[in-house]
Amino acid sequence: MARRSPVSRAASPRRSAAANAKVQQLESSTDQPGDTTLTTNHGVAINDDQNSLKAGERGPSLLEDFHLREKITHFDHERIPERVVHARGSAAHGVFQVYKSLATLTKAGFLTDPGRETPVFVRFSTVAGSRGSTDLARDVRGFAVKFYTDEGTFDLVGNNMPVFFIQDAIKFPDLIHAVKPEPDNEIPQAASAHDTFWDFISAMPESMHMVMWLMSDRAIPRSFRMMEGFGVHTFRLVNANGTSRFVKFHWKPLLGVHSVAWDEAQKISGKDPDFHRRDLWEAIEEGKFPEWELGLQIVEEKDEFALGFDLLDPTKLIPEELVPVQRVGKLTLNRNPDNFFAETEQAAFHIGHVVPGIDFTNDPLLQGRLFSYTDTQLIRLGGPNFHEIPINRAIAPVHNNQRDGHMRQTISAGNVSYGPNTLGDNQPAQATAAAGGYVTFPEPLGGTKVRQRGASFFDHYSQARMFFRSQSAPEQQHLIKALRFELGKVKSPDVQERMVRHLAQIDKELASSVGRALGLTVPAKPAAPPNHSIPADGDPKNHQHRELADPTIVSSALSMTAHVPGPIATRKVAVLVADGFDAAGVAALTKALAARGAAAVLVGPHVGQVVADDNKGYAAAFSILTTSSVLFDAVAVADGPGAADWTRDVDAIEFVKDAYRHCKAVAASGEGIKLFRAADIPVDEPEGDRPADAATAVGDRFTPQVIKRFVTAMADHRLWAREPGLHLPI
Ligand code: HDD
Repeated sequence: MARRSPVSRAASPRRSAAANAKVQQLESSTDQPGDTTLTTNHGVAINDDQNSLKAGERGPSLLEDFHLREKITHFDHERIPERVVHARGSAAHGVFQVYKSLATLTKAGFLTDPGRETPVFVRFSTVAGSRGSTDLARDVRGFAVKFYTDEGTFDLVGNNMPVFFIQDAIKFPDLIHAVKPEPDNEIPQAASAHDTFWDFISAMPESMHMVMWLMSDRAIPRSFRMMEGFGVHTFRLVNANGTSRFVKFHWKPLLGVHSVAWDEAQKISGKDPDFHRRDLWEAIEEGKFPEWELGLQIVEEKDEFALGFDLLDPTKLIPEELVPVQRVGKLTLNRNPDNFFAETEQAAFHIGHVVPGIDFTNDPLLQGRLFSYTDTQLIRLGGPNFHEIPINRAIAPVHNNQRDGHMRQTISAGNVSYGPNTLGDNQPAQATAAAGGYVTFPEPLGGTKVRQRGASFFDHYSQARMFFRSQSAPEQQHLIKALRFELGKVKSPDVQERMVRHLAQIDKELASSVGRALGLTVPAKPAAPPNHSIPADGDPKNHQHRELADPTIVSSALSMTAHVPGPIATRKVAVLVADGFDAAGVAALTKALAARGAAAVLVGPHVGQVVADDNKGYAAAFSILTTSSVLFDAVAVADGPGAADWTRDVDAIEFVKDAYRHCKAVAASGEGIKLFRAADIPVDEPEGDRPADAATAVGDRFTPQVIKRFVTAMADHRLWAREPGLHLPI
């Protein structure tokens, strides 16, 4: 049966006219499944699709077979080049609505009319891996939002990290060449743990802040639905009076910001490389629509130089403690694409797609991006008409004198394709500013043509330090371990040493912890590394890096663990059930989870029906062989006579051991506790039968107390405090 998405494609009074228009625009291009006749691409009905046309039953195929030729030719041309970066991604449709008018800040209609629902298409991605790579690579995640507004399309092409590796787009090809698989052997796939990446990074002090983010748990998110998004650059908002203010865009997920453990990420990559893609798809299919709030940090024009760092420098963020994030509207993803290729793969985002009321700044990374995005679509989507592909079509009317080109869809009538013209009444006509014509903010400019950066771009360490020092102790340990892992895979000792020297400028303890794992000592007085961001014959005084921001500042907004407990809605709990399991206990647990929007998923010794102590069969969604605890948020083992068998099953032991090791909430009742003992999970303490830690809930039954303890621990996401003791029994 054909799959139906929970959101109907028929025009709905609950959707805005714009949202209906976008849905219908896509609908009109959709070949819906149903009772249809098989045809060629030219509409000729096909009588036999099983056999090619041959000269005799055992004879050669005939060139005349137009059906065979067309079918194979089309197949041969099905692939297009993957994106040069962000090749692996998945996307969904949704809507955006502003809470109240932001007219004092911007004239953008979708930000001033709280009654307007703006259709959106959002694509999440990894950066370095190719299309078929794993979702759980340690990497930056793309967070690209296409707003189909009534005044034209606005693309906010951001990431899940608020800063970037480089300050100037001229270094982007170098960065990407360094991080992608090495060119001689195409190794490693979707990983930064190799020499060329760290060679480049160690020569680019400006990348240190981003490296802190990349080595933090932010690079291994639990779900796309639990990631923040950032526009990264400083943009401008311009209101109807022409007043401009600086703005940083944020997306704040309503489910909180969460990550997995690195060991877990590596295991997920094997068990389910589509983990994030599947999670997004299933949440939307189940009607658990992911939501984010749009956040704005506004800086008045007069305060451009008041923050202690340069707003045009994309390696800097504005600490939320300095400029709070105002939450101004909500993004909801509510419909999966019908066709991955037609929508997700062909979506063309462009940082240069802005609407009246939103403008650029002179951030040199932003400026270079403005060139790159159309240019890349020309090769990837095959020509200048990619804006006519349904997913890329604006809902605002499009009229201009652009014509022709590969795959042109629009049939432009008439003999006039130029302006000004008199033969066509000078149409299409320019729009006045009052009628919504885009007017660039008249920023005064002046200066000499130079290949240089301002001295205000030469502080490379203070925000890296702020990030590191703002992390909780477990987060710092994860970051240190990530660097030990990545740099431990680097073969060049020179590169490793250069990196340790950089780390020493960020934090001495960080440098010595990483250095120890590499067998390196940290120089007592680390020399300032060369800054290759200035020209070879540049002024040597520019080599001195500058400390502009307050070195003592700590921003709790940068820590993920500072923001728990949070909701457990949409979380998945594996409940291990064997023959004769405690049906009432499992029902109580399931009910408690459901009350908070979380789901219990039965995992049995086999798939299909598992008979409980009430003699009823319950369907196990997975067997212990077809799933793994790394694919769940928490694990519970049910009481019952069959539970004893788990203790002899290495897969079951591994299942709970991993859940414990990854600091998840774990619960067991009655006989199920034996599996914990078999897996060396501490359940007894000297004082009696008090559970070993706050996220281990055990009891004879799934009593309200056991369930409460379990659910409370889930709300903390992970009990990272468990980690220091993990070297003992696990
Ligand atoms: Fe980029 C894709 C985000 C710097 C050139 N970029 C791309 C995507 C995202 C970003 C989310 C995927 C869009 C999608 O889902 O289709 N890129 C960023 C951010 C950056 C950034 C947040 C820094 C703040 N990018 C950047 C620079 C350049 C590019 C400096 C080049 C000068 N980016 C591209 C590209 C891509 C792209 C080559 C590849 C596929 C595409 O554009 O459509 O043009």
